[in-house]
Amino acid sequence: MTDQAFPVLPAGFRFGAATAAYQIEGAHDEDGRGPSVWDTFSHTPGRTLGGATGDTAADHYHRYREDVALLRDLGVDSYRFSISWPRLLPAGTGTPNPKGLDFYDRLIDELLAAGIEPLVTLYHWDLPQALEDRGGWRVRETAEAFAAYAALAAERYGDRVRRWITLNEPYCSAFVGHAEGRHAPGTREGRGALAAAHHLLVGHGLAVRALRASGDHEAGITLNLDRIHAASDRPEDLAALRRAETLHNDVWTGPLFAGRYPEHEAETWAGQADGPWRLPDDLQLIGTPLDFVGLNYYRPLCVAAAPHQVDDPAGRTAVDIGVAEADPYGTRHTTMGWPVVPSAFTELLRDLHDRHPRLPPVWITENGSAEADAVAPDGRVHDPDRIGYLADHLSAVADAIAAGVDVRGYYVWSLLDNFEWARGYEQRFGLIRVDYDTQTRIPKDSYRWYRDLITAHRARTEETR
Ligand code: IFM
Repeated sequence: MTDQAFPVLPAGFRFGAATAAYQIEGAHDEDGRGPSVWDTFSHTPGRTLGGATGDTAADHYHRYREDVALLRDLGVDSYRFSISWPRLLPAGTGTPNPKGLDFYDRLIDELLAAGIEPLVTLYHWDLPQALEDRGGWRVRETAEAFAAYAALAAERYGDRVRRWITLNEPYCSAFVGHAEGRHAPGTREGRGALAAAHHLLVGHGLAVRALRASGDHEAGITLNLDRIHAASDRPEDLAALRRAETLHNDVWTGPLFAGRYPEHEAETWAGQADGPWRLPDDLQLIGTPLDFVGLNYYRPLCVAAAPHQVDDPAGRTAVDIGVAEADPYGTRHTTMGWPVVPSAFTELLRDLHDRHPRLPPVWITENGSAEADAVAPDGRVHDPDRIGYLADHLSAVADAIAAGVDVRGYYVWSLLDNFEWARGYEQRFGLIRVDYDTQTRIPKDSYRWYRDLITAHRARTEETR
């Protein structure tokens, strides 16, 4: 691919790659790490594809030096990874685990020595099981424990880490975990999921304050907001669109950026969202101004009105909002079954910018595709579909920037093939293939393409890392 074919991003734009602790680290019971909800969930028969667990994953805990060397050769400005809360605090609160603290010291030092900025996510879904046993995100104590954990991490690593993400995709923690039941803790609740959504946001607000109290930190949150289309202009489909936007987007953007709970929550949840878990000062806490917002984007959604699965609102899960998904896009799908629609990425960014005057600068903290990769006879992994996906989505980001959206950087999901949650190890998102039998790493063609894109960007903008 020639330089001309690369998407053109402005000077100062930063490139990175992302991972998450439970998806790559392994070493699930080593050096004092405590169990998380994902250990419990993945070890419960029938919960993950083929019974896959994160016990070993990509063995990053032992191979982090090799992985950082691959990041260095890739030429990224920044690496986004998450800290495992139960590795630092095996019981969620109380006495820290010295060996867990040491691991991230080593990782951060290795990154800095390679000239790579660490971007740390504090919570990428691995809640300490001990906290789940005491009510998990359904109770406010977990939000308070999260803030104490954030303070510990900031105290220990704050001399080397400047930018922090509190939560990754709280939508998944709250609703996929407590309403659909496809993720840990794997329950199908109504009010419990709504309480969890609220306490995640409270935990975020408390953690932002803890980070700021500990030093000159930049704090943000990563959301997987959706660009949602209605299947038709019929009033019932437009009402379904409003409910879906409430569930997927407004639950987060309302309190974070508009100082209010979602406008259409009463019609979405028949009054159940407004529960006793909301305290008078919470909106102010949650709305603490942020330095940036992280956005993860993969595919759009299209919705139509559908009957509720359960008649009684009190008996419904929080995702039973009378909506069915449609797929009118007529495009290629990744192996996740997701339609590839880059223009919806531009739409999402523009819409977010237009709707929220208080929106902080945006970082794309995840974007990428799972493809049917294979090792070719030449020993390489040729993944033109992933290259096409990344090129088109970076162009979509460039279009949004040209339209006035303040997007500062982009992280590919993911650096490595990894544990794709309930979908196990079949879905491969990595720029680098992982052979799970031998833990050999094979950089794919997309790795070389991304490296060349970063080099071309630097040459064009005359920037150095
Ligand atoms: O693997 C996940 C990641 O943990 C969160 N965002 C979406 C990715 C792909 O499903």
